[in-house]
Amino acid sequence: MSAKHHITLFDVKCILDPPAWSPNTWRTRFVLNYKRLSYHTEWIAYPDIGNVLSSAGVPPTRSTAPLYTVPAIIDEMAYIGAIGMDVIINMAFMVMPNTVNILEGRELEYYVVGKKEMFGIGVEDMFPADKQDAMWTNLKEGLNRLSKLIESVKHGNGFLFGTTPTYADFVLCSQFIWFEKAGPKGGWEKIKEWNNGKWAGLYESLKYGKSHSFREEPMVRAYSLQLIFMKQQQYTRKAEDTKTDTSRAA
Ligand SMILES: N[C@@H](CCC(=O)N[C@@H](CS)C(=O)NCC(=O)O)C(=O)O
Repeated sequence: MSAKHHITLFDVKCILDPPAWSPNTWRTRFVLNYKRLSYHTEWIAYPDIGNVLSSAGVPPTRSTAPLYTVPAIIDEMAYIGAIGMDVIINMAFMVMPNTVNILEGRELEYYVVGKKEMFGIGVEDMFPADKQDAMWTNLKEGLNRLSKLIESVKHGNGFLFGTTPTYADFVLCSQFIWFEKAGPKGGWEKIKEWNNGKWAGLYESLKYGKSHSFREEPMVRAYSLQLIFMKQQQYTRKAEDTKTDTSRAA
């Protein structure tokens, strides 16, 4: 099982092989190809366009029948933006003060000094006793929002936005592993109970699922936290611009 591409292009199928024939959809395909964006095409039978698009959370383009038309695209990056805003930001200052427990010597010193330089606040002040309840509440509310977003997209059992894992699943699960390994003691145990075990389910699916993607070795690709925050802001701005997690062309 491989992760889906970041962008899904919805197109209408026919009996040709390959089936791409619609001029409306070709415009979008040309743009995706020209920009060398990674996408996969979901082929829809003509009579099913409305059902498939509305189930996927795509808004209608017309006010009279047919309400839903292709092309439509879903950009997974909008989901990653939501994970950034609802989860990563809320977790960061809860995890960093505890990360000092898994570092020692010059690594610890480097980490503490580096974080102070990066965020302008010492790790010891990031998760103060008098703010901990509020910070837990923020995280819980963020995960509630993410849960609602996930539920708003109709999909089969398994992963966040589909029956196969996407990059968004890997991003979110990575945050949970971070919280479990480096975050407040017992913190992941708390999250596992929230939202009817949804997050625990995702973690287990990636750990034991057919994707075999959960291994203890560090990922080859590493982002600095700063880069993550910059990306978050970028995606949030993008999400705010579109005001929706779906967008369309034509
Ligand atoms: N993108 C234009 C039109 C696109 C369009 O007409 N697409 C056709 C396929 S080529 C379609 O989806 N038709 C749906 C239907 O007839 O049920 C719009 O949304 O107004």
